[in-house]
Amino acid sequence: MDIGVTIFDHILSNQKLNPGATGAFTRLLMAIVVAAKVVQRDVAKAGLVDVLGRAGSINVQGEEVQKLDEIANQALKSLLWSSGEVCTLISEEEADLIEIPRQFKRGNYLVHFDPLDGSSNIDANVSIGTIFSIYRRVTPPEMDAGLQDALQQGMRQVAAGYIIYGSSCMLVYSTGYGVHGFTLDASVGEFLLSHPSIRIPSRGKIYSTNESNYRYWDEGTRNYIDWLKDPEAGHAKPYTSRYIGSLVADFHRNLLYGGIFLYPADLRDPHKPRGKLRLMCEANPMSFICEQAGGLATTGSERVLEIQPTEIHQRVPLIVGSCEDVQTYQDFMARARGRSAG
Ligand code: AHM
Ligand code: MG
Repeated sequence: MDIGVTIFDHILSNQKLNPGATGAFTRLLMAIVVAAKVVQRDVAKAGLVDVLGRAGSINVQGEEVQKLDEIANQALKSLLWSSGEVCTLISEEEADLIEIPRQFKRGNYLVHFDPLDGSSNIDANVSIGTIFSIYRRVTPPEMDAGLQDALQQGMRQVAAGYIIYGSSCMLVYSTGYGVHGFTLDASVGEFLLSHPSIRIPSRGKIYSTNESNYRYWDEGTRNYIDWLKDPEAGHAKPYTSRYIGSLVADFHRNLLYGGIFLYPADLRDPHKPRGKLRLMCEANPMSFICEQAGGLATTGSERVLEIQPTEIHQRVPLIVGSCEDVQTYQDFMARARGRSAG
């Protein structure tokens, strides 16, 4: 029986493209693949056992209930530690850099991750995801890894990807040689290559944003959204609005169908004047994948992958998607800047 290309075969064949490869990076990616299967198992049975709901509550056995995002965080940490290939980890769930316990070997990579993005949607059975972003350490191996390693520009990512727990479970990743998607075949317990060399259409018909924030956006963004909806604007076809409120699911749909996702700066909330999404574990990996698929990602004024990070949980505006759609958005932003300067 031919089951197709497994993710392990695919990662291994990528490794062969690099003559100096030691297998370390392959071990690291495979740890993420196993974590994805563990989280998928727990997400799939969430309605059957007490993993839904708030951490801190007590289940019928008198044990403390862990939230699914805590379970996902723990699964990623343990499997990445066990790989022996990481020098530190940075999770959206934890305030500081995560040290590697003494019993594990340290490696040359570090991983930023959002263990369960969109977790506010869990109780309603809406698609959620895990996002990861991998860098090579820049400090010498004999030192403890620190902020210098963690705060690298997105263009220095050696790989990025996400897992979507949806109607099927998919893993999409890029190591800088295109974007490839794998679907979990539960009957054999393997991720199989289902979407080789994904290219995002150069222009889409979908825009995805939380439009309830409209009045708090800058002028350029408001004008752009008005233009998308204007039947007189001369679009080949009118744009349609699709917003799940789960970045992985919104991004994945737009990656396959074409379109633009926007989470611009929100000028209302002093806690998120730079947008809501996190640069290191959300904006950078999605921007890397989108660019690898032929799309673009901007904050409105700069390329996301060129931002020099200053904090591990820094937030940025994120506008990402089809190349021509993002270019049109940038034109609106430039015109608005020109008006306010002139
Ligand atoms: P989370 O990391 O706390 O789950 O928040 C991130 C999520 C993204 O998945 C999604 O794009 C965004 O928040 C939705 O925000 P909003 O509810 O403001 O539209
Ligand atoms: Mg998140």
